[in-house]
Amino acid sequence: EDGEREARPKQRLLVVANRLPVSAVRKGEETWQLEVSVGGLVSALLGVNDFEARWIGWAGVNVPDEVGQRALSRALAEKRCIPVFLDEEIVHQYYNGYCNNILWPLFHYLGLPQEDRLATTRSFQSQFDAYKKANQMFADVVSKHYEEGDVVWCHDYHLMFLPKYLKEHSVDIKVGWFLHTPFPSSEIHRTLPSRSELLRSVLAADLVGFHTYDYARHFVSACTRILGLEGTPEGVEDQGKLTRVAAFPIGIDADRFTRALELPQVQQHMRELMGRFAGRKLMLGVDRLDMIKGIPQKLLAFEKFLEENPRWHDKVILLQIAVPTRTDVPEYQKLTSEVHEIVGRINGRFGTLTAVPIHHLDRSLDFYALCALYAVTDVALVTSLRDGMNLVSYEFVACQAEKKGVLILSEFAGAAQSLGAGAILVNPWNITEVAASICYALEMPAEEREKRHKHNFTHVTTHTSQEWAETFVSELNDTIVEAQLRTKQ
Ligand code: ADQ
Repeated sequence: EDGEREARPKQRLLVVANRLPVSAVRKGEETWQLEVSVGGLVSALLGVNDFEARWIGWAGVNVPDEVGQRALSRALAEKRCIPVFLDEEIVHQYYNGYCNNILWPLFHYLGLPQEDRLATTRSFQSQFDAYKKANQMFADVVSKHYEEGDVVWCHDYHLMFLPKYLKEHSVDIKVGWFLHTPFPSSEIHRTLPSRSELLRSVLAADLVGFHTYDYARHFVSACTRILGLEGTPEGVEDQGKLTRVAAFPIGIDADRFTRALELPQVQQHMRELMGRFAGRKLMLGVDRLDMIKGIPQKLLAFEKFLEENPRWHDKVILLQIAVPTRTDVPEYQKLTSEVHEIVGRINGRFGTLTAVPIHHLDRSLDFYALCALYAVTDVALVTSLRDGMNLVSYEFVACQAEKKGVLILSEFAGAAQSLGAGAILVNPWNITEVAASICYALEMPAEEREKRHKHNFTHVTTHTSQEWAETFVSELNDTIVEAQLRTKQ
């Protein structure tokens, strides 16, 4: 039977996301240098053996000439990647505009942009048009490469029109859509001028997935309240057509982290870090510098903790690694200055001649450095104001088999649903509560730490990214079988 299984060609999975997991740098008219970035999605699908994955997305560069486009397509083909070419104007209006200035803040409960924000990025309508146009361009590329029997897995808020456009191309295309951010309460979603069109386009998919049950429920409520459709335990029904809606909590490739900790270079790095922070407890924050991550709130809570606990002065250090993103957006520039100002103030207040309480780095770390840091940390501090899941909390837990450190986790991160029993859950807006939790975490008895860690470690190592991808795709395949049975009846 095994032999038969080997002989059968694997099902092709077309993974469509705004960005390809590759960055491309042009080195000559026809030469491209490619670097694969192993994000969550890539590692999830690396471990999946049942399908043969192809990637479709934007390579992150503007390539106006056909010679360059052809050369890039050839180079990407070797990495099983297929590019969608977007010009600068589209990127500005679709990606910076509608995706990052409208959908991202709205889905994280930060509301719609105010007038002056809109004025700087043209009108809402033209951004929405560009969004649809970009989605159509993705759909064209997918349709061109689609073969019968393939399944198409669309990712995230950038591509909410893709299911609709793909089904318009052919109703037989099997389409799943997964959202990596929260889906907000229907009362938030209904403020969006294009609320109905977006919902209807997503509903064209066969399977719609979210990180948590709550997000799935919000989505179904939006469909019932805004579109007047019927919600069922399986999903949303519209004139006899069922769109299955369910929760598929993402995970990480935990083995990749535990294996890295065995490497000599990582162990060396850990020794260096332990030497540098000897005699002090180490607290860690690792975030993209984004308003949703609650970095200012985290710093203010740490300041309050220092204020209230002089015995901890000089005995604890907060290392905050914040990788800059979307640096051309004014809000993000403002956030950077705000964070720098708070760090400066706290270090001025509580620093000594030999040390400062906060080390803040505006940069990303490579994978091995990050693993070493996770492993030597005593307390990780994740204070997102909203976060679809938050993988940093998972990565920290995966690296803590030895140390059994404490995770302080925002109740507004999807991860609170899965790691809640092991972490100390906090409301990041409540600075007093977070400050008290820092103290509690630093002073927690070993026995309690071990118990909490065990719970989280078991979760992180069993609910992996591979399992997540396999579950989603197999459920998508099942959805299709069910639909076929229903039409035959
Ligand atoms: P993100 O908002 O990017 O993802 P997160 O889930 O924490 O948030 O993933 C960030 C990734 O980037 C992690 O793998 C982390 O290691 C890495 N990273 C962050 N800062 C870094 C730094 N300074 N240096 C190096 N690496 C860094 C979105 C949603 C999340 C959801 C994921 C996956 O916003 O809620 O969990 O997608 O669905």
